[in-house]
Amino acid sequence: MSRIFADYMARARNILESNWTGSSTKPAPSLYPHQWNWDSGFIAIGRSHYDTARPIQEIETLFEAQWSNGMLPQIVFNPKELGHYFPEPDFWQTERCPYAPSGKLTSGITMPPVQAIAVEKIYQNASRPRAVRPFLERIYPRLLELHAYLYRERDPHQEGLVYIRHPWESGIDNSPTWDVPLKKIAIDKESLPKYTRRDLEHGVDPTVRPSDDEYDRYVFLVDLFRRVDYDEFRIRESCPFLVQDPLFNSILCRANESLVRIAEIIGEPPEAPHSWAKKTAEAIQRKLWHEEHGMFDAHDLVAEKLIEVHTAAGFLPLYAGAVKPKQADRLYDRLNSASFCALHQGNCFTIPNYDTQMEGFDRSNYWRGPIWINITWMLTHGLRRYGYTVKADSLQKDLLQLPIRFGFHEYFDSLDGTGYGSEDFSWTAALFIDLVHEFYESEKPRGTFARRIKALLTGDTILNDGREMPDINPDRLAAELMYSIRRLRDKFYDTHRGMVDYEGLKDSPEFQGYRILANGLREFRPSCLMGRKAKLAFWTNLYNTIVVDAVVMLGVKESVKEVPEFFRKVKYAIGPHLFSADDIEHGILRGNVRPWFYPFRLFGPRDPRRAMILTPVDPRIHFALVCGSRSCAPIDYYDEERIYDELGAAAKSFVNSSEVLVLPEEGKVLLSEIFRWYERDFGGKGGVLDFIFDYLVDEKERRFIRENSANLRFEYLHYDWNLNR
Ligand code: 9WN
Repeated sequence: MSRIFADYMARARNILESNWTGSSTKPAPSLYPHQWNWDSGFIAIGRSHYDTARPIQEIETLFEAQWSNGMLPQIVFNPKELGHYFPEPDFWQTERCPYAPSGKLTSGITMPPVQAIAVEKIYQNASRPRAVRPFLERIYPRLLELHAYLYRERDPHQEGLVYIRHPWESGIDNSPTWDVPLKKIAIDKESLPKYTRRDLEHGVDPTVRPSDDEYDRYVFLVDLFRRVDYDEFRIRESCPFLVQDPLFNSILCRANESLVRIAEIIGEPPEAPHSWAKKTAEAIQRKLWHEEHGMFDAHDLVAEKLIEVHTAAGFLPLYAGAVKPKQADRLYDRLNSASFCALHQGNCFTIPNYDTQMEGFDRSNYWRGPIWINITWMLTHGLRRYGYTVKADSLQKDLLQLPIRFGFHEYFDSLDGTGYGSEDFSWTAALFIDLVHEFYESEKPRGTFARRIKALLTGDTILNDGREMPDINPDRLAAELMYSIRRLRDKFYDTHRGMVDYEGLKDSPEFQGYRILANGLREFRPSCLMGRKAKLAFWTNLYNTIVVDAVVMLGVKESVKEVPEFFRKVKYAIGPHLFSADDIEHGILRGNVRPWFYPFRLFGPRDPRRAMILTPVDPRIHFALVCGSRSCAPIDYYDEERIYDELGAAAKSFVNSSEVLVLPEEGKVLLSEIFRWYERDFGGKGGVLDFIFDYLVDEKERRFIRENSANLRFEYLHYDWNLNR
């Protein structure tokens, strides 16, 4: 792990440590002094990477306050900390409800049900998962009761979508979406219970918190609930705020999936959560989708219509896998528009909680425009689920940068990253820990498959030694081969996502056609390639395709690392010579400079392949050569005529992805290993910096590099060798 991550991981752990109360974790040191429902879920996820006992205790403490009808309260109050928050138990008066637990102080509403997701994570991350089974057995019925409560009490049409009845239940309290139903509540100051806000007593700037008008409505709703003794039927009859929210329902849907897996682990029948997940996913797709806007909206159950306000919550069905492929593509376009800070647009962080193009967008006010780590974190998972890896990487870059550069705040300015709300915010720390663990810390151990392959692979694998030769004039071979590679790109490479559909490609006529043409390379003379651009395109495309060919033919499952010396052993016979993937990369495209992992140059003094060496080296090839792994550049096809522009675009995309993190506050730049391995191709450290400067789009980052070039330190990110499938 990079040193800087280690330092910040330690800070994140300290925050969780100091917010620990003895049985659960406060969301923040003073602003939120009790236990909050969904915060505890996120906190348990982060902590589970290094501790199992506390995350279990965190969840169990919360469930000790579960209502007897199954509802899991939004807040469990700490009796020792009363007097600093509003509203507290005296205002909620939950004792009026027969379902409220005795001996526990709680609020009378719930929150997005992330708990099952957290429980599954605790199990997965435990060093001894078997020891966690008793906890799973204890907590599973409680989780099931919670979900059953939501489907029984909050889904009046029995359609798989549950409603929230208070903005605090959404977790995204003053989201502009709620303006529409809240506006209909006319406040009569005389009859509204008297109250005093306490949230502004903690040194937080009032302009970044909800307004007094919003608080009046929050209070109005709580008063309504307590007046009917929290009887759901009566609430439903009179409550002006009943909303089916895509965020809440997506989390519920995703949590059902975790419940299914937990049920399977402990040998319980998984049918109920399974059918809930299916029903909710279908209902989200059908009822919450706005075809014209290409976005998911909340549905106002009182007005019986969609609330046409677009916030980050509208992307969260991706997290639940509740999105049809066409809807996913529309969401992706929306996410890549100026509305939500397009990829590499360079002037804001992703993702602002509200469409930046809307009049009411506010970069600093709470849920009306800033960035919240938990939302982006869920979206990152959703994007990966649908294969949008490049975008997920870019979001991850923002997620890591924000706490490192601006502190572990509650939320962040979407334009300049300034931290707002509370400092030392627990879920920011916890999800930072999760992210570093998931994506930057360690390589997954390779299993028995690797050993099997090793035994099989004793020598070189010549991939183009098939009998069938192409029926074309050898002069046309290069052109035909390039057409064929382009067809593979069009059909099986997802250039947005940087992924290859190896399964689809394997038995396709296009791949069979390519392999026959590759056999023809045995009679091909590379000397017939004329001009630097033609050579660059030919060898780059051939490198990328020999890797794909080898992944398929050697049956690579998880990573090219399964095959010892993959890049040295897989070869094409071209004319009278053999070329490994390494020969193409280091021998030809890198001008035969010695690779960083090898004692000699690949083509010795008398090697006839030296005639094919391409100099000078164009360092941009490193963002076009794809080694079949997730940390490589996304795969594409390079056209002879446009290759210089295309290499420029590839470099720009890479430099602005999560493979380059500029951290001005630390005086550091975190870089992909590619910049270390191939430093000399860029002209040494200084050359690397010039290169990054040239391609970086963010003005502030550019300025920082310009002004600090002499003292900048480099650190390198973990390289992810998992297959780009
Ligand atoms: C009301 C604790 C909670 C979060 C919410 C966030 C904020 C509370 C408040 O703080 O809400 O629940 O007083 O503003 O909006 O998501 O769970 O961190």
